[in-house]
Formats: sequence, structure tokens, C-alpha cells
Amino acid sequence: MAAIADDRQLHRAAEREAAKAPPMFNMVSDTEGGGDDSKSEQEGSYCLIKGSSDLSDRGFTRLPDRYVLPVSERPGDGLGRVVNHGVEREVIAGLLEVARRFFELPLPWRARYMSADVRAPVRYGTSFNQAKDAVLFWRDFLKLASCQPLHAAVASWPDEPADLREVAARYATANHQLFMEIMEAALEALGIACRRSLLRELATGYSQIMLNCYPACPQPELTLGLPPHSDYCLFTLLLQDNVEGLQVLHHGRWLTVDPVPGSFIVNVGDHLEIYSNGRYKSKIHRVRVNSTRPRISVASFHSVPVERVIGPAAELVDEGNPRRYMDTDYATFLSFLASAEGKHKSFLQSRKIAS
Ligand SMILES: O=C(O)CCC(=O)C(=O)O
Repeated sequence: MAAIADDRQLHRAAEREAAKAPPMFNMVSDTEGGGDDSKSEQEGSYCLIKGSSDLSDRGFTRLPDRYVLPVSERPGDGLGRVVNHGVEREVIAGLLEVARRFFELPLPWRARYMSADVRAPVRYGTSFNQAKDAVLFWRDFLKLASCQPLHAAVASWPDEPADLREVAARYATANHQLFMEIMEAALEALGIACRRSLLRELATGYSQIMLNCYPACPQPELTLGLPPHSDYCLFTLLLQDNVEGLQVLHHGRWLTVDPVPGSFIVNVGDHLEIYSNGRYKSKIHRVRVNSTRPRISVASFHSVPVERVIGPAAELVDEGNPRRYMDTDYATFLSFLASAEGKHKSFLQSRKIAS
């Protein structure tokens, strides 16, 4: 038995070494060349990781150790479904298609947009918060700032694939209009008297599109595409292709969201929970990956302008409903991001007033 155990240990050690062999954590040090494979990770420095698409392209059969979650945090079985709420748009298929083509570009093209600056209007990267994640997540992303009016942002978006700017701009405009309609309905439902002035602010508020790519993963039972989190915004409108992956935490159980082609998932974000003084609850969600089918999703986050402070609406606070959250703004959120891992809704918890 001892010999067998030793053999197994040796085998696992050899597998670990084999998995380490490709230079996955090397710095991508120039914008054209996509990095020098001979360089090693520099301890303590910000590391631009090539990401899960790169590993998937290399045909890994075993998940590298840095992606393996502790046992208690690994995905279990999807237990159910939630009903999606959405509006069909002709531009949807175009955006999913152009996103797919972007993630298929050679790494040096994608790497031109790698940045450690979370405020950068365009940012390509991997994992959830790669500068902080103790365990990496099996996702690559392209973030595009998409505040209205769009023209200032579009000029900084990638010019490859050649139609990305046009297709994404049409999508961003349509998506923002939809957000405004949903927001108007939410404000009316909350009984907000001054909703016209808030809607005026939202017309040029904060918007961002996140193109997510989850390549097929060699050992999906050991990792996640994204960890449990809630979104920093009022609403997220999420588009997914026809591959399952999104799960929502509902009464302590993870429910898999059925991908309905052409629909949007409408997610309540932290800002709406704060603004509504807890009447709307932001939803914790995560993403599972699978071993056979790559998945593309597009999350559009919408909120108030970045410099604006948001707190519970005056109409929703009285003696019977005391204020439950502290005011917050983008700067507070960024300093939180720099100081914590942003897991398990902890930003929102950090704004809660103890009762
Ligand atoms: O890919 C998904 O379904 C969810 C994406 C997401 O949660 C995010 O981008 O924050």
C-alpha cells in the first residue's frame, strides 16, 4: 500500500510539474509580442496572466493548480432554473459573434488591451480580479466603457475585428435604452417622486460592457468561471449564448439559468439594493464552466455617473424603515476592490448599517 501511495504521489507531482511547464504566469511585457516566455513571474509585482483561452489553446488535459478551488467552494450540481426576463434584439446575434471572433484573435492582438488599471476604458484580462485572486477563475474578458454619449468611448475600443466598434456601439445604445425603460419602471414601482431628474442623470450615467469568454475547461469540477458575486451597479442586463453556465443563488441553492436565445437576464445590482433601502435585493451569482463547449456572455452594467454618491432614497426611509445602508460612490468601491477579494457580496455588506 505504501508503495502504491508513493507512486500516486509521484504521479501527481509529475502531473503538477507538467502543468507548470507552459509559461502561464509570465509577464506580457510588450504590446506587440504578447510576452516573453522565458521570463518568470516577478514576486510581488502585478502579473498580467495570459489567461484561460491561452491554456485552452495549448490543449491542457489537467487544470493547473492555480485554478483549483478549495473543496468546499467547488461547484455542485445545478439544481433548477430561473425564469428569464428579456427583449429580443437583432443586434444581439452580431455582438455574440463579434465577441467570439475577438477572443479567437491571436494573443498578441488581445494582449494590446491588457491593463492593471481598473479604470481603463478598455481592458482585456483574465480571472475575476487577477491582481487579488488567490485562486484564478476560468474566464477571459474584454471590458468596454460604454457611457452615453458613446462616441468618446468607441474611439478607444479595439479596432480588430474590424466590425467590433460598429457592432458593439449598436448593441450598447440599444442595451442602454432598455436599461432606461426598466429603470423607469423600477422607480415608479418604488414610488420615487423625483424620478425624472434621476432618469436625466442616468441618461449619461456609468455604463460598461463586459464580454466574457469561458473556454472549454479540462476539469470543470475543480474550478469556476466566475466566483459568487453581486454586481456594482443598479441593473445588469446579461446576454448569454446557448451554453449553460450562469447560476443564481436562491434560498441557499444554486439554480442554473436556462439560456433562452435573444433574451436578457435582468440582474439587480448592489446600487439598487442600496437606493431602494433593501426593497430590491441584489442577486449573488456565479459561473460554472464545462469540458466541451466554450461559452460567451455579455454583461452590461448600468448605474449613476461615477462621481455621484448613492444612498437610500429619502421616500424609502422613515421611522418604520430606518436607513439600512451607508452612502457609497465609485471611489469607495475602488478602494474596496484594492483591499479585499470582493467575494460573497462583501462590498454590499461593507455598506450595511448594523441594526
Ligand atoms: O457569464 C455570465 O453568465 C455572468 C457574467 C458576470 O456575472 C459578470 O460579468 O459579472
